[in-house]
Amino acid sequence: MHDVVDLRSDTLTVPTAEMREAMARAEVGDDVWEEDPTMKRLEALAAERLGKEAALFVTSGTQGNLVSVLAQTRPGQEVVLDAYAHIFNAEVASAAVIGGVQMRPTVTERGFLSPAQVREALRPANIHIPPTGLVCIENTHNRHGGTCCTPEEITAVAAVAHEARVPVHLDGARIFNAAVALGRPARDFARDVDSVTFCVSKGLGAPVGSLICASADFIGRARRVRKMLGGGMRQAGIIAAAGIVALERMVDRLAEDHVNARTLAEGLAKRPRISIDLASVQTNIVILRVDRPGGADELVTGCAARKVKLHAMSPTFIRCVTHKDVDGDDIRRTLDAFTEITKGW
Ligand code: TLP
Repeated sequence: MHDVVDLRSDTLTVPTAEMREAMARAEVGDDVWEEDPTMKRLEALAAERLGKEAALFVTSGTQGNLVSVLAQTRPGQEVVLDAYAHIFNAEVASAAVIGGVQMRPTVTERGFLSPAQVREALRPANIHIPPTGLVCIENTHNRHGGTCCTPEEITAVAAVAHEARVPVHLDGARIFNAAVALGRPARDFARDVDSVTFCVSKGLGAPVGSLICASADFIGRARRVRKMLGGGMRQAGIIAAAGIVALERMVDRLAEDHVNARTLAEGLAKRPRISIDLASVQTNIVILRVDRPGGADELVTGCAARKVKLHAMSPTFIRCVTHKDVDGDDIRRTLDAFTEITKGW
């Protein structure tokens, strides 16, 4: 039980005592000179977990996706992705502004383009048409409610892209949630993609950072792009130390967050005027639809008064995210708050 229940995002997690101790003890050097031993350990561990040759620490998921797009596209190319992808909706149009690429959003059912949709979206060679430069996949898919796709689905999509010599990037901000939910090693999801980013600062609880994993050649280019964007860090081992604890100690417990999300979703779905697509609740995200004018606002305000923080994505939709700083008692408290607020709806 926590004083405040914060369901706004798993980015709100605070570092564990073990992370803070590891940070205090971390051996450091200048990472732009590639002399930080703790950073090297984190990058080697990340590459190993994702089954890639090398990895690069970046400041955020947004920077990881941007560096990955810049490292494998040219201005004037097009990026094929789901219409609700984080890259398209919530990264300040960075790839368009800085990379000069155009987005090709495609509407999908669960957040994942089928091989046929990718084939359809790939551009033919024609003087009028922007060439396709990259296909992006997001797993788990945030705006679709934490849905997962399987490694085999990724393989099938990557095969279509690669046949057309188009690389594939995986925004795996929450790839370990997908791995735990489907009971598959994270590396299976990364096997057929050219680059993958994942975050240690979300459900895994580290204070800062994400990692790009790819071939050694790709990571060499990405390191230059990161420097160009001002993302070269010096004694970064202090934050890398927390990332190591995140990868070694915080992955398996994500299953608890998934159980809590399911309990929350099933309970909320019984409240009046609230609907939830329970099939989409596969990991730690619950998106609820409120069918009452002003209802989402009423819930956010009413819950805040009861020390439960929620995020309204729009006037109709609220997103709840479970994480290590939310326990079973907190879920019960949230359900009670909803019961009180929706009485008489
Ligand atoms: N998502 C954040 C917000 O930006 C919405 C959140 O609270 O969920 N890819 C995916 C799939 C993400 O969900 C996020 C963050 C990112 C990339 C960007 O990561 P950061 O926030 O580290 O830049």
